[in-house]
Amino acid sequence: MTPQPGTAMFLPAWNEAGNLPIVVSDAVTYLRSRNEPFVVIIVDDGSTDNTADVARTLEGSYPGCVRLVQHDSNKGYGAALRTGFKTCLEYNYTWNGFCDADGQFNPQDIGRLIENAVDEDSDIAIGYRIARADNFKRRAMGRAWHELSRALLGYKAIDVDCGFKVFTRQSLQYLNAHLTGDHATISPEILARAFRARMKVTEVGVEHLPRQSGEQSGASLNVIWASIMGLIFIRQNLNQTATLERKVA
Ligand SMILES: Nc1nc2c(ncn2[C@@H]2O[C@H](COP(=O)(O)OP(=O)(O)O)[C@@H](O)[C@H]2O)c(=O)[nH]1
Ligand SMILES: [Mg+2]
Repeated sequence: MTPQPGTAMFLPAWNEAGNLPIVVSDAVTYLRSRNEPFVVIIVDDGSTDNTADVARTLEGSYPGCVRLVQHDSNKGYGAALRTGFKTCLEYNYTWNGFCDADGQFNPQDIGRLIENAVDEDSDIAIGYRIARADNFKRRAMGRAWHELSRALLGYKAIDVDCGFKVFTRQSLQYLNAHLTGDHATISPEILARAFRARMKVTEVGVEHLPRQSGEQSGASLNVIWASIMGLIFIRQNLNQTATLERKVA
């Protein structure tokens, strides 16, 4: 079925009660201005603050435009993205994407990602943070993760972890059927699988802002360890798939 013009945009949120109202309002305002159908999906990843209450209030304030989906406990960034992707595919829209719910991005940049993807005839547009507004330690860890994951999975990108990406419906259907990564592993996995499938990926510079509320939690030791093990698993899985494909060919 041909997708209809429109956008499904989701916001992965773990303890983001303080950031959600402005992020959702900015996303709705921008998507309304495109004069096409849209939905903003909040993926509450088992938050322990009042993210769920805030999200329910937002659903009521923007009827038919905002939808809440929830994990009953915290499942991590990778699982939050996978739930978001699945939910986007329930709508039959041309563009599907996500933006972190922590207020570090300007939601209206989704328009620039979409326009660049259209101009370049790309399957995916990914953001890169022009000036990353995080402290030195977080930036250094991010760089190390980027280099390690690039060396192991062999994708090409400026900023693998940028929490702002859009996909055509067809490319998302493929990725949704293949992605398994948890935590931070999901971001390099998206790019590695897209490159293996010969999708065209466009990179677009986006604004990055300091967190105003809540805590940045992407760099805890447990998460780093699980993410590195995840990378190794994905590398093996990609190699096995390639071997099987060679045998079949
Ligand atoms: N760290 C983390 N973020 C999550 C999780 N589930 C969803 N998120 C959301 O993912 C986004 C990125 O998280 P953040 O802590 O700001 O990571 P960072 O900016 O990459 O260090 C935010 O919108 C979080 O609310 C989770 O289990 N852990
Ligand atoms: Mg952040």
